[in-house]
Amino acid sequence: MFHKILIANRGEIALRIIRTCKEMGIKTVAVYSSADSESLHVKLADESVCIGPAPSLSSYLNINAIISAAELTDAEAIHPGYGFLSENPRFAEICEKCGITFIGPTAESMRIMGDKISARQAVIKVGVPILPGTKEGVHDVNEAVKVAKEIGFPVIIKATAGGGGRGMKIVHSPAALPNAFMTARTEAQTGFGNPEVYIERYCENPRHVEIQVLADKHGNVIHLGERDCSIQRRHQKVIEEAPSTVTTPELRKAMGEAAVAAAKAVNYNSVGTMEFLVDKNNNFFFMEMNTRVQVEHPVTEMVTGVDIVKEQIRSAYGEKLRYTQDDIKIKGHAIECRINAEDSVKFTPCPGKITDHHTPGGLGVRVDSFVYTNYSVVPHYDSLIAKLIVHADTRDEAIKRMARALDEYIVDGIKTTIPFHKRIMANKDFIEGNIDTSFIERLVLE
Ligand code: MV4
Repeated sequence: MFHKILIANRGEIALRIIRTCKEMGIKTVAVYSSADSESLHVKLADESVCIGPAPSLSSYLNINAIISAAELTDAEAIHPGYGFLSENPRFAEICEKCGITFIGPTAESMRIMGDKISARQAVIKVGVPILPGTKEGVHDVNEAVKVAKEIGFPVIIKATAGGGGRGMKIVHSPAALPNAFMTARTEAQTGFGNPEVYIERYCENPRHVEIQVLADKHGNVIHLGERDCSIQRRHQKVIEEAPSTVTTPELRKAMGEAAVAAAKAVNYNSVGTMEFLVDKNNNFFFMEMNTRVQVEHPVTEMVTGVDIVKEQIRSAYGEKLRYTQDDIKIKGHAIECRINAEDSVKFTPCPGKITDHHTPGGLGVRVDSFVYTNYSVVPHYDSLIAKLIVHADTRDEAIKRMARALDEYIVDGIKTTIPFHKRIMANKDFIEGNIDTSFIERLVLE
Protein backbone atom coordinates (compact mmCIF):
# COMPACT_ATOMS: atom_id res chain seq x y z
CA MET A 1 0.00 0.00 0.00
CA PHE A 2 1.01 3.66 -0.35
CA HIS A 3 3.16 4.95 2.52
CA LYS A 4 2.25 8.61 2.14
CA ILE A 5 -0.57 10.50 0.41
CA LEU A 6 -0.88 14.23 -0.18
CA ILE A 7 -4.42 15.61 0.07
CA ALA A 8 -4.94 18.41 -2.45
CA ASN A 9 -8.00 19.85 -0.75
CA ARG A 10 -9.30 21.57 2.38
CA GLY A 11 -12.29 21.54 4.70
CA GLU A 12 -14.30 18.52 5.72
CA ILE A 13 -13.25 16.34 2.78
CA ALA A 14 -9.55 16.78 3.63
CA LEU A 15 -10.31 15.50 7.15
CA ARG A 16 -12.47 12.71 5.78
CA ILE A 17 -9.53 11.49 3.66
CA ILE A 18 -7.00 11.87 6.51
CA ARG A 19 -9.20 9.70 8.75
CA THR A 20 -9.25 6.80 6.30
CA CYS A 21 -5.51 7.15 5.64
CA LYS A 22 -4.84 6.87 9.38
CA GLU A 23 -6.92 3.70 9.59
CA MET A 24 -4.98 2.29 6.62
CA GLY A 25 -1.58 3.16 8.17
CA ILE A 26 -0.85 5.72 5.44
CA LYS A 27 1.00 8.95 6.36
CA THR A 28 -0.71 12.17 5.24
CA VAL A 29 0.43 15.52 3.90
CA ALA A 30 -1.99 18.44 4.12
CA VAL A 31 -1.63 21.42 1.81
CA TYR A 32 -3.18 24.73 2.77
CA SER A 33 -3.54 28.33 1.72
CA SER A 34 -2.43 31.09 4.06
CA ALA A 35 -6.13 31.62 4.92
CA ASP A 36 -6.40 28.02 6.16
CA SER A 37 -3.44 27.77 8.55
CA GLU A 38 -5.83 27.26 11.51
CA SER A 39 -7.88 24.62 9.69
CA LEU A 40 -8.28 21.22 11.33
CA HIS A 41 -6.96 19.34 8.28
CA VAL A 42 -3.60 21.05 8.84
CA LYS A 43 -3.54 20.03 12.50
CA LEU A 44 -4.61 16.42 11.90
CA ALA A 45 -2.24 15.56 9.03
CA ASP A 46 1.25 14.21 9.73
CA GLU A 47 2.86 17.01 7.72
CA SER A 48 1.64 20.18 6.08
CA VAL A 49 2.83 22.52 3.36
CA CYS A 50 1.58 26.05 2.66
CA ILE A 51 0.93 26.26 -1.09
CA GLY A 52 0.03 29.92 -1.52
CA PRO A 53 -2.25 32.82 -0.64
CA ALA A 54 -6.01 32.63 -0.05
CA PRO A 55 -7.39 32.77 -3.63
CA SER A 56 -7.99 29.22 -4.95
CA LEU A 57 -6.19 29.97 -8.21
CA SER A 58 -3.00 30.66 -6.24
CA SER A 59 -3.35 27.72 -3.83
CA TYR A 60 -5.78 24.76 -4.18
CA LEU A 61 -5.79 25.15 -7.98
CA ASN A 62 -2.05 25.83 -8.20
CA ILE A 63 -0.78 22.66 -9.89
CA ASN A 64 2.92 23.60 -9.68
CA ALA A 65 2.74 24.34 -5.97
CA ILE A 66 0.88 21.10 -5.23
CA ILE A 67 3.26 18.92 -7.27
CA SER A 68 6.23 20.63 -5.58
CA ALA A 69 4.70 19.91 -2.16
CA ALA A 70 4.29 16.24 -3.08
CA GLU A 71 7.89 16.03 -4.30
CA LEU A 72 9.21 17.84 -1.25
CA THR A 73 7.44 15.46 1.14
CA ASP A 74 7.95 12.26 -0.91
CA ALA A 75 4.19 11.65 -1.23
CA GLU A 76 3.52 8.72 -3.58
CA ALA A 77 -0.04 9.69 -4.41
CA ILE A 78 -2.37 12.69 -4.45
CA HIS A 79 -6.00 12.55 -3.37
CA PRO A 80 -7.86 15.49 -4.98
CA GLY A 81 -11.10 15.27 -2.93
CA TYR A 82 -14.01 17.01 -4.70
CA GLY A 83 -14.07 20.37 -6.50
CA PHE A 84 -10.73 22.12 -7.15
CA LEU A 85 -8.53 19.82 -9.32
CA SER A 86 -10.57 16.63 -8.82
CA GLU A 87 -12.00 16.52 -12.37
CA ASN A 88 -9.08 18.13 -14.19
CA PRO A 89 -7.63 15.57 -16.63
CA ARG A 90 -4.51 17.67 -17.18
CA PHE A 91 -3.74 17.54 -13.45
CA ALA A 92 -4.13 13.73 -13.47
CA GLU A 93 -1.69 13.54 -16.39
CA ILE A 94 0.86 15.82 -14.72
CA CYS A 95 0.73 13.70 -11.55
CA GLU A 96 1.39 10.53 -13.54
CA LYS A 97 4.23 12.21 -15.52
CA CYS A 98 5.85 13.14 -12.20
CA GLY A 99 5.56 9.55 -10.96
CA ILE A 100 2.78 10.41 -8.51
CA THR A 101 -0.42 8.33 -8.50
CA PHE A 102 -3.56 10.41 -9.02
CA ILE A 103 -6.25 8.89 -6.79
CA GLY A 104 -9.04 8.96 -9.31
CA PRO A 105 -9.83 7.71 -12.81
CA THR A 106 -7.61 8.06 -15.88
CA ALA A 107 -7.40 11.41 -17.67
CA GLU A 108 -9.05 9.67 -20.65
CA SER A 109 -12.18 8.60 -18.67
CA MET A 110 -12.39 12.09 -17.18
CA ARG A 111 -12.20 13.71 -20.64
CA ILE A 112 -14.96 11.55 -22.10
CA MET A 113 -17.30 12.12 -19.14
CA GLY A 114 -16.34 15.81 -18.83
CA ASP A 115 -17.64 16.46 -22.34
CA LYS A 116 -21.40 15.90 -22.06
CA ILE A 117 -21.84 14.98 -25.76
CA SER A 118 -19.07 12.37 -25.73
CA ALA A 119 -20.48 11.06 -22.42
CA ARG A 120 -23.91 10.62 -24.05
CA GLN A 121 -22.36 8.92 -27.07
CA ALA A 122 -20.33 6.55 -24.86
CA VAL A 123 -23.30 5.40 -22.78
CA ILE A 124 -25.79 5.10 -25.69
CA LYS A 125 -23.50 2.46 -27.21
CA VAL A 126 -23.97 0.21 -24.17
CA GLY A 127 -27.75 0.64 -24.05
CA VAL A 128 -28.03 3.15 -21.19
CA PRO A 129 -31.27 5.17 -21.52
CA ILE A 130 -30.90 8.89 -22.25
CA LEU A 131 -33.46 11.59 -23.06
CA PRO A 132 -34.06 12.17 -26.78
CA GLY A 133 -31.69 14.85 -28.00
CA THR A 134 -28.99 15.85 -30.44
CA LYS A 135 -26.10 13.44 -30.98
CA GLU A 136 -23.70 16.26 -31.82
CA GLY A 137 -23.28 19.90 -30.83
CA VAL A 138 -25.78 22.34 -32.42
CA HIS A 139 -23.99 25.21 -34.12
CA ASP A 140 -26.60 27.49 -35.70
CA VAL A 141 -30.03 28.87 -34.86
CA ASN A 142 -31.90 27.37 -37.83
CA GLU A 143 -30.57 23.93 -37.04
CA ALA A 144 -31.50 24.47 -33.35
CA VAL A 145 -35.13 25.29 -34.25
CA LYS A 146 -35.32 22.31 -36.61
CA VAL A 147 -34.00 19.75 -34.07
CA ALA A 148 -36.06 21.22 -31.22
CA LYS A 149 -39.24 20.72 -33.29
CA GLU A 150 -38.22 17.12 -33.95
CA ILE A 151 -37.55 16.48 -30.25
CA GLY A 152 -40.76 18.28 -29.20
CA PHE A 153 -41.15 21.14 -26.70
CA PRO A 154 -40.23 21.84 -23.95
CA VAL A 155 -36.53 21.34 -24.63
CA ILE A 156 -33.42 22.16 -22.64
CA ILE A 157 -30.21 23.66 -24.06
CA LYS A 158 -27.07 22.53 -22.27
CA ALA A 159 -23.39 23.39 -22.63
CA THR A 160 -21.24 20.52 -23.95
CA ALA A 161 -18.51 21.53 -21.51
CA GLY A 162 -20.99 22.29 -18.69
CA GLY A 163 -22.33 20.15 -15.89
CA GLY A 164 -23.91 20.38 -12.49
CA GLY A 165 -26.79 22.40 -13.91
CA ARG A 166 -24.82 25.51 -14.81
CA GLY A 167 -25.61 27.24 -18.10
CA MET A 168 -28.84 25.41 -18.94
CA LYS A 169 -31.79 27.05 -20.75
CA ILE A 170 -35.31 25.65 -20.75
CA VAL A 171 -37.30 26.56 -23.85
CA HIS A 172 -41.08 26.14 -24.11
CA SER A 173 -41.78 27.32 -27.67
CA PRO A 174 -40.09 27.68 -31.08
CA ALA A 175 -40.43 31.48 -30.80
CA ALA A 176 -38.31 31.57 -27.64
CA LEU A 177 -35.60 29.35 -29.07
CA PRO A 178 -33.32 31.70 -31.05
CA ASN A 179 -32.78 34.05 -28.11
CA ALA A 180 -32.19 31.22 -25.62
CA PHE A 181 -29.83 29.50 -28.06
CA MET A 182 -27.64 32.59 -28.53
CA THR A 183 -27.60 33.35 -24.78
CA ALA A 184 -26.72 29.73 -23.97
CA ARG A 185 -23.76 29.85 -26.39
CA THR A 186 -22.48 33.13 -24.98
CA GLU A 187 -22.79 31.86 -21.40
CA ALA A 188 -21.11 28.57 -22.30
CA GLN A 189 -18.19 30.48 -23.82
CA THR A 190 -17.87 32.72 -20.75
CA GLY A 191 -18.41 29.98 -18.18
CA PHE A 192 -16.58 27.02 -19.72
CA GLY A 193 -14.42 28.48 -22.51
CA ASN A 194 -16.38 26.52 -25.12
CA PRO A 195 -19.57 27.87 -26.78
CA GLU A 196 -20.85 24.47 -27.94
CA VAL A 197 -24.34 23.46 -26.79
CA TYR A 198 -26.68 20.52 -27.40
CA ILE A 199 -30.44 20.12 -27.08
CA GLU A 200 -32.48 17.54 -25.15
CA ARG A 201 -36.14 16.95 -24.35
CA TYR A 202 -36.91 18.67 -21.03
CA CYS A 203 -38.17 16.42 -18.25
CA GLU A 204 -40.37 18.38 -15.84
CA ASN A 205 -39.93 18.19 -12.03
CA PRO A 206 -37.76 15.08 -12.09
CA ARG A 207 -36.11 13.29 -9.20
CA HIS A 208 -32.34 13.42 -9.12
CA VAL A 209 -31.23 9.87 -8.34
CA GLU A 210 -27.58 8.90 -8.62
CA ILE A 211 -25.78 5.58 -8.44
CA GLN A 212 -22.43 5.16 -6.67
CA VAL A 213 -20.03 2.92 -8.57
CA LEU A 214 -16.78 1.29 -7.47
CA ALA A 215 -14.29 0.08 -10.06
CA ASP A 216 -10.77 -1.32 -9.96
CA LYS A 217 -7.90 -1.41 -12.47
CA HIS A 218 -8.73 -5.03 -13.38
CA GLY A 219 -12.06 -4.37 -15.10
CA ASN A 220 -14.30 -5.12 -12.10
CA VAL A 221 -17.19 -2.70 -11.52
CA ILE A 222 -19.97 -2.83 -8.92
CA HIS A 223 -22.52 -0.33 -7.64
CA LEU A 224 -23.55 0.64 -4.09
CA GLY A 225 -27.15 1.55 -4.85
CA GLU A 226 -28.61 5.01 -5.14
CA ARG A 227 -28.76 8.37 -3.42
CA ASP A 228 -31.74 10.68 -3.86
CA CYS A 229 -30.47 14.25 -4.21
CA SER A 230 -33.72 15.88 -5.32
CA ILE A 231 -33.62 18.45 -2.51
CA GLN A 232 -31.53 21.13 -4.22
CA ARG A 233 -31.45 24.90 -4.37
CA ARG A 234 -30.01 26.56 -7.48
CA HIS A 235 -28.20 23.33 -8.36
CA GLN A 236 -26.63 23.09 -4.92
CA LYS A 237 -27.68 19.94 -3.08
CA VAL A 238 -29.13 20.62 0.36
CA ILE A 239 -30.21 17.18 1.61
CA GLU A 240 -29.33 13.73 0.29
CA GLU A 241 -30.65 10.36 1.32
CA ALA A 242 -30.26 6.66 0.65
CA PRO A 243 -32.21 4.73 -0.39
CA SER A 244 -34.53 6.85 -2.56
CA THR A 245 -38.25 6.77 -1.76
CA VAL A 246 -38.95 6.08 -5.46
CA THR A 247 -36.71 3.08 -5.98
CA THR A 248 -38.06 -0.41 -5.89
CA PRO A 249 -35.59 -3.33 -5.89
CA GLU A 250 -36.32 -3.69 -9.63
CA LEU A 251 -35.59 -0.02 -10.41
CA ARG A 252 -32.41 -0.15 -8.29
CA LYS A 253 -31.26 -3.23 -10.20
CA ALA A 254 -31.99 -1.64 -13.59
CA MET A 255 -30.32 1.67 -12.69
CA GLY A 256 -27.40 -0.12 -11.05
CA GLU A 257 -26.82 -2.26 -14.13
CA ALA A 258 -27.01 0.82 -16.36
CA ALA A 259 -24.49 2.63 -14.13
CA VAL A 260 -22.08 -0.32 -14.22
CA ALA A 261 -22.42 -0.57 -18.02
CA ALA A 262 -21.76 3.19 -18.37
CA ALA A 263 -18.63 2.90 -16.19
CA LYS A 264 -17.37 -0.05 -18.24
CA ALA A 265 -18.02 1.89 -21.46
CA VAL A 266 -15.25 4.36 -20.50
CA ASN A 267 -12.93 1.80 -18.81
CA TYR A 268 -13.63 3.51 -15.52
CA ASN A 269 -11.30 2.42 -12.70
CA SER A 270 -12.07 4.43 -9.57
CA VAL A 271 -15.10 5.51 -7.54
CA GLY A 272 -17.64 7.61 -9.40
CA THR A 273 -21.29 8.54 -9.64
CA MET A 274 -23.82 8.24 -12.45
CA GLU A 275 -26.50 10.93 -12.24
CA PHE A 276 -29.94 10.02 -13.53
CA LEU A 277 -33.22 11.86 -13.79
CA VAL A 278 -36.25 9.81 -12.80
CA ASP A 279 -39.59 10.99 -14.21
CA LYS A 280 -43.10 10.65 -12.75
CA ASN A 281 -43.51 7.21 -14.33
CA ASN A 282 -40.20 5.95 -12.90
CA ASN A 283 -38.42 6.07 -16.26
CA PHE A 284 -34.77 6.89 -15.72
CA PHE A 285 -32.34 8.74 -17.97
CA PHE A 286 -28.57 9.17 -17.73
CA MET A 287 -27.54 12.82 -17.24
CA GLU A 288 -23.85 12.93 -16.46
CA MET A 289 -21.08 11.21 -14.54
CA ASN A 290 -19.12 12.73 -11.67
CA THR A 291 -15.62 11.28 -11.80
CA ARG A 292 -14.71 12.02 -8.17
CA VAL A 293 -15.73 11.22 -4.61
CA GLN A 294 -18.83 13.29 -3.87
CA VAL A 295 -19.89 15.46 -0.94
CA GLU A 296 -22.83 13.13 -0.28
CA HIS A 297 -20.89 9.84 -0.30
CA PRO A 298 -21.47 9.28 3.46
CA VAL A 299 -25.15 8.35 3.05
CA THR A 300 -24.07 5.43 0.87
CA GLU A 301 -21.38 4.46 3.39
CA MET A 302 -23.99 4.41 6.17
CA VAL A 303 -26.40 2.08 4.35
CA THR A 304 -23.76 -0.24 2.85
CA GLY A 305 -20.98 -0.18 5.47
CA VAL A 306 -18.41 0.36 2.69
CA ASP A 307 -15.69 3.00 3.27
CA ILE A 308 -15.77 4.62 -0.19
CA VAL A 309 -12.52 6.58 0.29
CA LYS A 310 -10.72 3.40 1.37
CA GLU A 311 -11.89 1.54 -1.73
CA GLN A 312 -10.84 4.52 -3.87
CA ILE A 313 -7.30 4.44 -2.41
CA ARG A 314 -7.06 0.63 -2.71
CA SER A 315 -8.20 0.81 -6.32
CA ALA A 316 -5.66 3.57 -7.15
CA TYR A 317 -2.92 1.35 -5.70
CA GLY A 318 -3.99 -1.43 -8.06
CA GLU A 319 -5.77 -3.72 -5.60
CA LYS A 320 -8.71 -5.79 -6.84
CA LEU A 321 -12.21 -4.96 -5.59
CA ARG A 322 -12.87 -6.89 -2.38
CA TYR A 323 -16.63 -6.92 -2.89
CA THR A 324 -18.82 -8.59 -5.46
CA GLN A 325 -22.26 -7.15 -6.29
CA ASP A 326 -23.86 -9.85 -4.11
CA ASP A 327 -21.88 -8.65 -1.06
CA ILE A 328 -23.62 -5.26 -1.21
CA LYS A 329 -26.75 -5.06 0.94
CA ILE A 330 -28.67 -1.85 1.64
CA LYS A 331 -29.42 -1.65 5.36
CA GLY A 332 -31.72 0.98 6.89
CA HIS A 333 -31.96 4.59 5.82
CA ALA A 334 -29.45 7.47 5.89
CA ILE A 335 -29.97 11.22 5.49
CA GLU A 336 -27.38 13.98 5.14
CA CYS A 337 -27.96 17.69 5.79
CA ARG A 338 -25.37 20.08 4.42
CA ILE A 339 -24.64 22.73 7.03
CA ASN A 340 -23.48 25.95 5.37
CA ALA A 341 -22.25 29.18 6.91
CA GLU A 342 -25.16 31.01 5.29
CA ASP A 343 -28.21 32.99 6.24
CA SER A 344 -30.96 30.34 6.35
CA VAL A 345 -33.52 32.65 4.69
CA LYS A 346 -31.48 34.57 2.11
CA PHE A 347 -28.75 31.94 1.63
CA THR A 348 -26.03 34.60 1.53
CA PRO A 349 -22.61 33.48 2.86
CA CYS A 350 -21.93 34.38 6.52
CA PRO A 351 -18.26 33.92 7.29
CA GLY A 352 -16.95 34.88 10.75
CA LYS A 353 -15.80 33.55 14.09
CA ILE A 354 -17.56 30.60 15.71
CA THR A 355 -17.84 31.60 19.37
CA ASP A 356 -19.35 28.33 20.63
CA HIS A 357 -19.58 24.94 18.95
CA HIS A 358 -21.15 21.66 19.99
CA THR A 359 -21.78 18.77 17.60
CA PRO A 360 -24.58 16.26 18.12
CA GLY A 361 -23.85 12.63 18.96
CA GLY A 362 -25.56 9.43 19.97
CA LEU A 363 -26.56 6.31 18.10
CA GLY A 364 -26.57 6.63 14.32
CA VAL A 365 -25.21 10.19 14.19
CA ARG A 366 -22.14 11.21 12.18
CA VAL A 367 -20.69 14.69 11.76
CA ASP A 368 -18.09 15.34 9.04
CA SER A 369 -16.75 18.82 9.73
CA PHE A 370 -13.57 20.84 10.16
CA VAL A 371 -14.62 23.72 12.41
CA TYR A 372 -14.42 24.22 16.18
CA THR A 373 -14.94 26.86 18.88
CA ASN A 374 -12.98 30.04 18.08
CA TYR A 375 -12.39 28.95 14.47
CA SER A 376 -13.03 31.72 11.94
CA VAL A 377 -14.90 30.65 8.80
CA VAL A 378 -13.03 32.32 5.94
CA PRO A 379 -14.85 33.94 3.02
CA HIS A 380 -12.65 32.62 0.20
CA TYR A 381 -14.18 29.20 -0.40
CA ASP A 382 -17.39 27.18 -0.43
CA SER A 383 -19.55 27.88 2.62
CA LEU A 384 -20.00 24.19 3.63
CA ILE A 385 -18.85 23.86 7.25
CA ALA A 386 -20.29 20.45 8.14
CA LYS A 387 -22.31 17.49 7.00
CA LEU A 388 -24.68 15.99 9.53
CA ILE A 389 -25.47 12.39 8.63
CA VAL A 390 -27.86 10.07 10.44
CA HIS A 391 -28.62 6.39 10.01
CA ALA A 392 -31.65 4.49 11.34
CA ASP A 393 -33.68 1.39 10.51
CA THR A 394 -36.41 3.28 8.64
CA ARG A 395 -36.81 6.63 6.89
CA ASP A 396 -39.27 7.84 9.55
CA GLU A 397 -36.80 7.08 12.32
CA ALA A 398 -33.98 8.71 10.36
CA ILE A 399 -36.03 11.93 10.01
CA LYS A 400 -36.76 11.95 13.76
CA ARG A 401 -33.10 11.28 14.51
CA MET A 402 -32.04 14.12 12.20
CA ALA A 403 -34.51 16.53 13.86
CA ARG A 404 -33.13 15.51 17.26
CA ALA A 405 -29.51 15.93 16.12
CA LEU A 406 -30.23 19.34 14.56
CA ASP A 407 -31.71 20.43 17.92
CA GLU A 408 -28.49 19.43 19.68
CA TYR A 409 -26.24 21.25 17.20
CA ILE A 410 -24.78 24.53 18.50
CA VAL A 411 -22.93 26.86 16.14
CA ASP A 412 -22.82 30.33 17.72
CA GLY A 413 -21.33 33.51 16.27
CA ILE A 414 -22.25 32.87 12.63
CA LYS A 415 -25.47 32.12 10.78
CA THR A 416 -25.93 28.59 9.42
CA THR A 417 -28.53 26.65 7.46
CA ILE A 418 -29.45 24.56 10.56
CA PRO A 419 -32.83 26.38 11.01
CA PHE A 420 -33.69 25.70 7.34
CA HIS A 421 -33.00 21.96 7.82
CA LYS A 422 -35.22 21.91 10.92
CA ARG A 423 -38.06 23.27 8.79
CA ILE A 424 -37.54 20.60 6.16
CA MET A 425 -37.53 17.78 8.74
CA ALA A 426 -40.95 19.04 9.89
CA ASN A 427 -42.33 19.45 6.35
CA LYS A 428 -45.26 17.19 5.47
CA ASP A 429 -44.20 16.63 1.85
CA PHE A 430 -40.65 15.75 2.90
CA ILE A 431 -41.91 13.37 5.59
CA GLU A 432 -44.20 11.68 3.06
CA GLY A 433 -41.37 11.40 0.54
CA ASN A 434 -43.18 13.75 -1.84
CA ILE A 435 -40.03 15.33 -3.19
CA ASP A 436 -38.69 16.35 -6.57
CA THR A 437 -36.23 18.95 -7.81
CA SER A 438 -38.76 21.78 -7.32
CA PHE A 439 -39.25 21.03 -3.58
CA ILE A 440 -37.13 23.93 -2.23
CA GLU A 441 -38.64 26.46 -4.62
CA ARG A 442 -42.07 25.50 -3.33
CA LEU A 443 -40.86 25.63 0.30
CA VAL A 444 -39.22 29.04 -0.10
CA LEU A 445 -42.44 30.43 -1.66
CA GLU A 446 -44.57 29.19 1.26
C1 MV4 B 1 -32.33 18.18 -17.03
C2 MV4 B 1 -33.57 18.47 -16.43
C3 MV4 B 1 -34.70 18.18 -17.14
N1 MV4 B 1 -34.60 17.67 -18.39
N2 MV4 B 1 -32.30 17.68 -18.26
C4 MV4 B 1 -29.52 19.87 -13.57
C5 MV4 B 1 -28.22 19.31 -13.15
C6 MV4 B 1 -27.66 18.63 -14.33
N3 MV4 B 1 -26.91 17.49 -13.94
C7 MV4 B 1 -28.85 18.25 -15.12
N4 MV4 B 1 -29.95 19.03 -14.61
C8 MV4 B 1 -31.18 18.91 -15.15
N5 MV4 B 1 -31.18 18.39 -16.39
C9 MV4 B 1 -33.41 17.45 -18.92
N6 MV4 B 1 -33.34 16.95 -20.14
C10 MV4 B 1 -33.59 19.01 -15.17
C11 MV4 B 1 -32.40 19.27 -14.52
C12 MV4 B 1 -32.54 19.93 -13.26
C13 MV4 B 1 -32.21 19.33 -12.08
C14 MV4 B 1 -31.68 18.07 -12.05
C15 MV4 B 1 -31.34 17.50 -10.88
C16 MV4 B 1 -31.52 18.20 -9.69
C17 MV4 B 1 -32.04 19.46 -9.70
C18 MV4 B 1 -32.38 20.05 -10.88
C19 MV4 B 1 -32.92 21.31 -10.86
C20 MV4 B 1 -33.24 21.88 -12.01
C21 MV4 B 1 -33.07 21.20 -13.21
